[in-house]
Amino acid sequence: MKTAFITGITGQDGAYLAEHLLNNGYRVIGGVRRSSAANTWRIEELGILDRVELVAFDLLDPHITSSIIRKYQPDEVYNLAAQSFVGTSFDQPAYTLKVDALGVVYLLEAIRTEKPDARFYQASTSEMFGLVQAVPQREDTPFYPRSPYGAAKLAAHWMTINYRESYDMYACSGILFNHESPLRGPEFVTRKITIGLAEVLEGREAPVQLGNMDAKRDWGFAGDYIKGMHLMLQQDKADEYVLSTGETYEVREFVTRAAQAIGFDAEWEGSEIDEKLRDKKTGKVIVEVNPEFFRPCEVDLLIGSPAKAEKNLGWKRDVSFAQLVTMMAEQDLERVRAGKPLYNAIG
Ligand code: NAP
Ligand code: G4F
Repeated sequence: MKTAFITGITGQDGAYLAEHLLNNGYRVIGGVRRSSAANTWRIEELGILDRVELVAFDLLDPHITSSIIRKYQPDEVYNLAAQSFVGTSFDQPAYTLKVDALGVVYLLEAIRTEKPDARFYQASTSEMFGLVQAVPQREDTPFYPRSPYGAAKLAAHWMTINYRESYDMYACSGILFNHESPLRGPEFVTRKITIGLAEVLEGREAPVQLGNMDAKRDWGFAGDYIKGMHLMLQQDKADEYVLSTGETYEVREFVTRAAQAIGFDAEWEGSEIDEKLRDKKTGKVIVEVNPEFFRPCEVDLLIGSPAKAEKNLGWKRDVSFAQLVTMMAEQDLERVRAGKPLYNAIG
């Protein structure tokens, strides 16, 4: 039985990855930050809370990181923990840099000293491409991060490569484009849209307020992407891989499709900060722009080429953009109708 240590097991990807590894016969150790409120709702929703071993962990504490690697001697380490919200990284740049870059160095050092043959996965990101230098973006496209988050992740990306080259460690980086699911954090735009529209349909007065709807993203399903992470650690040699769909859509398109999926018949009107989506049946505005959600610096376009992962790993995503939007919109409508908690967030 292989042992995997997952940091960020309480997050979207950590929960799906834990489920996937358990289904593949792994012992799963999950690092969890102490919190005054329960943060295990995702692994509870997947029904795996009693099948994973949760240990107290914080990426900013090198002592606990080393002692976990020493004690559990994991065969595979997946570093999914991060301050992962780009918007917050502008408000908390120093904290984001510490967690997303320095925290990764603590983990790499712990592996180097305590279990150097452990295989390591670093959650790198398409945010590193930022102001894109080529279309589509590939593993060899030059980076140009446009947020403290992107810059911090780029430092961690190069540290991962440096540990591989310096110490012959099996250290991989997955350059993952946006991936979403019904377990996505509510501050990210897709989930903010699907929760907000469901609430408006069920009687909420206030429209969904969004920032830049011109931004284009390459959106896939998280359940597909975690399989790629696992595959990256099963190869003969460590490498970098882009995981993406090869398609890109505006935020506005996600809104339009999510509204349709739950039965709105709505039309866009106005432009720029006066742009609105109005429900034709009731005449109510259901989406509007609030400049508060504009970012100081934006990533306008992301579209990745998954060719290398498809060729070398045999990875392929199963869920289309249309299926993803419908899945998220329908599940959030069900949650709202059932009165289930939706976990408030800033963003
Ligand atoms: P997420 O839902 O925001 O989860 C982040 C996880 O990190 C949570 O479990 C969180 O714990 C934990 N965490 C945050 N700070 C920590 C710290 N100081 N010590 C220990 N744990 C900490 O993110 P996700 O969407 O699953 O993404 C997983 C990883 O992939 C992240 O590194 C993200 O940056 C990266 N990534 C994501 C995407 C995407 O589209 N989803 C794309 C590319 C890369 P709490 O539950 O306590 O907050
Ligand atoms: O959903 P987002 O917050 O995701 P973003 O910034 O692309 O970052 C996500 O994907 C990265 C991979 O590329 C990950 F590394 C990262 O951890 C995270 O998972 O925003 C998507 C787009 C942005 O252009 C943003 O400006 O949507 C735009 N947007 C427009 N209105 C909004 C809003 N984003 C949010 N969160 N909230 C809005 O109201």
